[in-house]
Amino acid sequence: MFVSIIMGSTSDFDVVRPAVLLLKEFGVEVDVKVLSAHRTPKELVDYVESVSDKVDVFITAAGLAAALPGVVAAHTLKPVIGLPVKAGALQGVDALLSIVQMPPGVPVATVGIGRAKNAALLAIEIMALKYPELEEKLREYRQSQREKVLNAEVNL
Ligand code: RP5
Repeated sequence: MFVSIIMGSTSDFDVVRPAVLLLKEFGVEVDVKVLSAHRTPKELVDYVESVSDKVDVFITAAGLAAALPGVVAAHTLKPVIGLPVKAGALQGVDALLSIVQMPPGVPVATVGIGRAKNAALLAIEIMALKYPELEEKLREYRQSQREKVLNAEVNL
């Protein structure tokens, strides 16, 4: 159970942190790297090619004109989840569209702007197809959410 999280800049880490924490809570091994599609293109490709065999899912976080998820997807057959980061004048809409609008042939699964927890949960759901213990933990996670909603008290 191994997820590689790649972010385009250290400035993305506050957004990415909840994904790291949730994956660790589920007992998933996580490798977090800062590598950029435009600032370190060669190192990015070298890294993806070197870890691809042992990675189950990649999570890729980037803001602005976010090329990172597509470049990672171009260099691996493993599933790639794109996490758009809110930054700059367009507040993440640019990153969201760059990631979700991949041309046909090389898909990137996309979560909402800043939705790191959903990126982690989607990665866990994909891995649960292979690791039954994750399916059980997901069931418990859903149950705890259910209980939180049902036990919520509204003080009027
Ligand atoms: C993207 O540009 C990064 O993913 C980050 O979201 C954004 C800004 O990067 P910094 O200028 O903060 O390094 O490549």
